[in-house]
Amino acid sequence: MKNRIELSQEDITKMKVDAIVNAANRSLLGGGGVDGAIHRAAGPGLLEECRTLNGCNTGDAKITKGYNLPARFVIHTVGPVWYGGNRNEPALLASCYRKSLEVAVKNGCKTIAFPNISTGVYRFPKELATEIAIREVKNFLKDDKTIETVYFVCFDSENYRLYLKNIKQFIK
Ligand code: AR6
Repeated sequence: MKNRIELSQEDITKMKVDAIVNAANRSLLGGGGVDGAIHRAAGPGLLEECRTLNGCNTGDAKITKGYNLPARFVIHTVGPVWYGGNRNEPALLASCYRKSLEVAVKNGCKTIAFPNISTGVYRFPKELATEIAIREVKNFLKDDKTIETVYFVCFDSENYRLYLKNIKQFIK
C-alpha cells in the first residue's frame, strides 16, 4: 500500500493537491514567508475571500478556494509564536495540524500539503515542531478513511533534514 505520508522539499504553491495549508496570522490578511508566497501565487481573489472570514484564532483553521493555485483549496491555520514554551505553544501547534485535517475531511479533500508551521518568523524550535507535526498527523490518520496522502513540504534544508531523520516514523 502507498504511504499515506510523503516528504518533499519544494515550493508549496506549486503543489497539485486538494488543499495546501497556509501558515497565516490571526488577521488572515496576508504576510511574509509562505503566507506571502501563497497570496502572490493565488492572486487577489484569495485576499478578497479572506476578508470575509473575520480572522482566525491561534490553533484554529479556516478554508478558502485556491484561486490561481494548482491546489483546489487553501486551509489557513494560525500557528503559535514561540515565547519559550510556557504559553501552551506545543498544544497550539498540534491543534493547527489536527484542525487543518478536520477541515480538509469536511470538505472532501483526499490530498493535503503542510508547510512547517510556526518554524519561520514565529521561531518555534524546528526539531520539536517536526515531532509534533508527525505525531498529530499519524494519530489523525489512524482513525480517518478520507485522507489518502499528507505531504510534509519542507522549504529550508534544516527542516528537510529533520523530517528525514524522523522518516522511520513514517513507515508503519
Ligand atoms: N513553500 C513551502 N514552505 C515555505 C515557503 C514556500 N513557498 N516559503 C516559506 N516556507 P513562515 P510562521 C517555509 O515564516 O513561522 C507570515 O508573515 C519556511 O521555510 O512562513 O508560521 C504570516 O503572515 C518555514 O519553514 O511562517 C505570519 O505573520 C515555514 O514555511 C507569520 O509569517 C513557516 O515559516 C507566520 O510565521
